[in-house]
Amino acid sequence: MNQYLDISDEVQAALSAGEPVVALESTIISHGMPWPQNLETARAVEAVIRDAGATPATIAIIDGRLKAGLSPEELETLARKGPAATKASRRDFPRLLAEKGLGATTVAGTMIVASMAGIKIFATGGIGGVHRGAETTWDVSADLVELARTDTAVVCAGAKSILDLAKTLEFLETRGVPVIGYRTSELPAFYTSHSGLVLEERADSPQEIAAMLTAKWAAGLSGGVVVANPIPEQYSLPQGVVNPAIEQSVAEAEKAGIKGKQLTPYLLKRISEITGGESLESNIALVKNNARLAAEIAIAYAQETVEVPEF
Ligand code: PSU
Ligand code: MN
Repeated sequence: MNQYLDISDEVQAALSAGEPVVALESTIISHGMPWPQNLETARAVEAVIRDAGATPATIAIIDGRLKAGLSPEELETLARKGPAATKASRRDFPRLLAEKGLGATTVAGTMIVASMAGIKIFATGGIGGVHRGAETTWDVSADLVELARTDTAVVCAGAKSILDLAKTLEFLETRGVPVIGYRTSELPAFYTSHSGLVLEERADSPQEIAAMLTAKWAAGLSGGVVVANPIPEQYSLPQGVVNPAIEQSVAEAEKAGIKGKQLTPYLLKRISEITGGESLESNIALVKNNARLAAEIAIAYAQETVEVPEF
């Protein structure tokens, strides 16, 4: 096992028994939501996964250790630290490990640790992507590159239209990452189930997705998969509320010269402020919805991988 990796007893027991486990990221806790809703949501999402019959493994870097499964105290520490924790993707790991730092893992960072621990299914809110204006800034999330190389299925509500979603899909296509719409043929755009972008892959049951994951990895086709799960109708926000908030945030970020890893957290915070509590409520609802689906996929995947063929 990796000498920097600590798997919690609960997660290790589930993995050893071949039981379903779902990884959860921690940048959403530190940088994606304000205190105290971040801690409440992190706890609630773990509970959703347990209620569905799987084991949650929240992932972070604590005192330089790669953690798969956090104690309630560790979860609270991270939530209280908020943006004082380092937002951690692949390139941020070396210093955090060497200097025993505190890191909140992004989708990219979480995929790395989940994969080391042998966890294949991961739930979050939204993934990073190709930013608007990437043709001049080259701002492409490390999440997309990690999806191209690391064997983890990420269940999300698509991505926010703070990004250029069409370019994001093109990038994923180029890098061989399947994007599977769950009961939809349209890429969901986080707060709304509509982006106007067509998905070629659609699945209507967790078993169908589990079968594709099993086939992909058993065939030696490395890399991740995006499972795009639309926000439940009753929580989706009208485009008239979300779009102006996004436009305003993007314009403010540009004016303020916000770049690099600060850009996404800045946009998330501004959208939340501009829309008041409304977007936060939707955000929490869609993360729980994704956790439930991820647990169902993990259960189906665990059954796939232990099934002995009958003759
Ligand atoms: N998008 C959201 N909520 C989030 C993030 C993105 O709607 O919390 C976080 C995730 O951790 C994601 C990261 O992996 O931001 C992407 O950051 P960047 O765009 O800098 O790669
Ligand atoms: Mn970026």
